[in-house]
Amino acid sequence: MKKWQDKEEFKKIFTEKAHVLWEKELRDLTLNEVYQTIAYMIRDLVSEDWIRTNEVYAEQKAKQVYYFSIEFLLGRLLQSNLIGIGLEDICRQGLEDLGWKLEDVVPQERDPGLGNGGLGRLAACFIDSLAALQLPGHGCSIRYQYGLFNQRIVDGQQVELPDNWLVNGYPWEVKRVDKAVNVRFGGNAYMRPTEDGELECVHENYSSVRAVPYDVPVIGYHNDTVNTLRLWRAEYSREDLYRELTLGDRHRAFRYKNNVQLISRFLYPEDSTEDGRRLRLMQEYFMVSAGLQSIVRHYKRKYKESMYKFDQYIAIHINDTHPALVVPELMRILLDEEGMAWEDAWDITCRTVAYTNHTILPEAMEKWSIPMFQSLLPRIYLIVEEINNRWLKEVRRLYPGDENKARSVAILWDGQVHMAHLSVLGSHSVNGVAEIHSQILKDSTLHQFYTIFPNRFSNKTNGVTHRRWLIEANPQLSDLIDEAIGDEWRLEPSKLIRLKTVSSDSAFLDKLAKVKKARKEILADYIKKEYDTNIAVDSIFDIQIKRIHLYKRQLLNILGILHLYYTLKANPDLRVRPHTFLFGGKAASGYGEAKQTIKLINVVANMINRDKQVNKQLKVLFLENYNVSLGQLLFPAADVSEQISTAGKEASGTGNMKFMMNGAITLGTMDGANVEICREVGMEHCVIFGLRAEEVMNYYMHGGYSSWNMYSSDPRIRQLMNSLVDGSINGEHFGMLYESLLDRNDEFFVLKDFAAYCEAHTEISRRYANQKQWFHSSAINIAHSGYFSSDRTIQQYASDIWRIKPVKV
Ligand code: H53
Repeated sequence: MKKWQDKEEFKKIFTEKAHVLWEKELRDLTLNEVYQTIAYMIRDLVSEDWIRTNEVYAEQKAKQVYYFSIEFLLGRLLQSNLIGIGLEDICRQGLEDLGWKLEDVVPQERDPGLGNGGLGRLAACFIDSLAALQLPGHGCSIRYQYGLFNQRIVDGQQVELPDNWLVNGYPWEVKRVDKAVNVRFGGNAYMRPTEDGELECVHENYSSVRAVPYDVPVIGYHNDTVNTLRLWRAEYSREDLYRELTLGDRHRAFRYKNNVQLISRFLYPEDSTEDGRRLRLMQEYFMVSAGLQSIVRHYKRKYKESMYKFDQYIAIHINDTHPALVVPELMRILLDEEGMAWEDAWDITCRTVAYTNHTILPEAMEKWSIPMFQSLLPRIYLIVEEINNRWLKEVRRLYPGDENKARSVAILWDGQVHMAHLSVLGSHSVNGVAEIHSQILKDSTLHQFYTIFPNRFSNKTNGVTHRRWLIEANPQLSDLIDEAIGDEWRLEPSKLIRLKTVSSDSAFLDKLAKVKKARKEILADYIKKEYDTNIAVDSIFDIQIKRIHLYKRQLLNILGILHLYYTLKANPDLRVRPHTFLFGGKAASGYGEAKQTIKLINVVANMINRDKQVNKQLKVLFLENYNVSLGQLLFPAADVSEQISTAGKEASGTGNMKFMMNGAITLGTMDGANVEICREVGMEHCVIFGLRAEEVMNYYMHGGYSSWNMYSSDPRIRQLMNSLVDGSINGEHFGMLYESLLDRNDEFFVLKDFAAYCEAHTEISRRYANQKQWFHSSAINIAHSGYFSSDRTIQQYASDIWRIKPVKV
């Protein structure tokens, strides 16, 4: 890559580029035009490497992985790309000469909300790591016209606004019309005998949707690798539209056109909850079919190898079950288009595909009604039916008379298609995303499959990219780390462990405390600007940011705060360590309890913040529209990381890792990756409370928990529960939450864990009082965060599952 040598060269190229793009004098450029100009300059810089990367992969016939995910939550790309190519400083200096600040330009980029939460952000971290490690791996997803809704809080309540993120165009994408493919929906499919006595499939009267790819470069870190994230957009095919029109049915024609465009219009605003609608299934098949067709075409053209060797050169990963149709779709291509025998096609499919499970919540397990599935995807249904028949025959042969076994591993059962079962059966590898989660998969959720295929199961603990979550988000801390241990950790995050050598050094700990304070000031300035609220930087910043969900227990947090408030009101002379509690997160639009939780947080926040008697000691704020960019402001400023899900429910969590990387102390349950975080850092450097997963499981199986008993026996809980419905919280009522906690027996053990949670908070305050000890813990957390880098995770996937190797470009 021929990089800009210095700021002079940057300015020269910037000026030329801006003239061509905007036909304007520099002084007339808007900030957005400045942002786009730099983005296009970066595209120019990397374009040769991008082409070259693909050529080298093809020349060397390197095995490649394609990571299929219905979500990619990328975050802004300008700064991360500048950092990746090592030109951030030159760009900053050049811009300054021209009269702009990089810091003002960066927010011009719309944060593309092509995901809901953890799953989508994980996918983004993974492609970042693939490119950084020079691994041949690409993303495949949908180019939603509207990303996840923008959240506004009005009268304490969440309001969802459309996220039209493409209004000003997206300079990072390249539309590749020449690589469009067609995807078929509907019609009828049946098998008919051929002349030579075989069976062939006929699929007729279907409608075609044109899938057009938009490619986004995924730029490696200080190397020449540029991989690709391919996002598919649905367009109507002109031939089909004209055919409908010439048949004389204008309504049908326009219905066709609208339906097609709907496919890539919206991201579903669901996170870990069932959403069984037809359009979603269309989206899934659309992505899978378009992605696979283009992979097969590229493989045949560039690798020129037989389809019988497909699995030797191609690995396909399915991120949760949303892309599970990869299994029957690859079968369709191998059977119908390549004319393979069933057994061969099945063998190649299973060797190619690998599956990650991200949840054990039963309501989040994808299932589709057979009639809907069949009418939308008739050919795919025939294949799924055949997979299921062959499979059940095998199961019944292995376990004669055991219908329970058959039922628990069937793909088609009770009128539904079970996508997790299809995914396990059609893959050579199944993994969970943290040790405890992978264990639960083996012990319960997928236990029956585990008994049949024990070697198929493994664990790959999640990770996050330290390039975005430390180097980019927290340059102050990054510089301090360089000063203390050198900068090798930037390339190899496992080297962060060297920080242990200075973790008791007073001079270092003082500097660490200063950096934290600086980051708290930056956040406080933002809050002052956006909310006209002052928060004290010497208070403990205690932050819970994630999707709002009953199992994540934001309720426990806000009830703890409310209790603290009541305690202060009842004891006017009581002094506690000042605390600032911050929340952020979106609720799925149809999730009543989650929305009422947001309302409760806001009403409590209002009541507390306005109360002069307590607001010197206590502040509570719900920050609107939590997204990747806001996260980059929040993680570096946190003292305490709230990771308080009901044990056994959070598959992994990844926010917990971003917090620790930035030196926050985890206040958490033994759930998801918290278990490993606390094993790495040691119990004395995190605060753990509450029921363990086995205890939770035990209550579910054998009963023995009554939340009404908690109500009767604990006066604190009684006071809190009454206040939800008696109007004492600013005259508001929270009936839905009251019902969930008491009448529906508190499925997530909020009340059961309440006392332990309060004690954990006392412990936090006690530890914070000893600042030297606190920052020692903070340093230990940063030191051990190397393990939670997605580079480590991706190396494990690459060597254990995908069998791919780095390729120098
Ligand atoms: O995936 C994250 C986990 C997290 C889990 C999350 C997730 C979604 O965001 C959406 C659907 C789903 O099934 C799971 O809840 O615990 O960290 C990445 O693995």
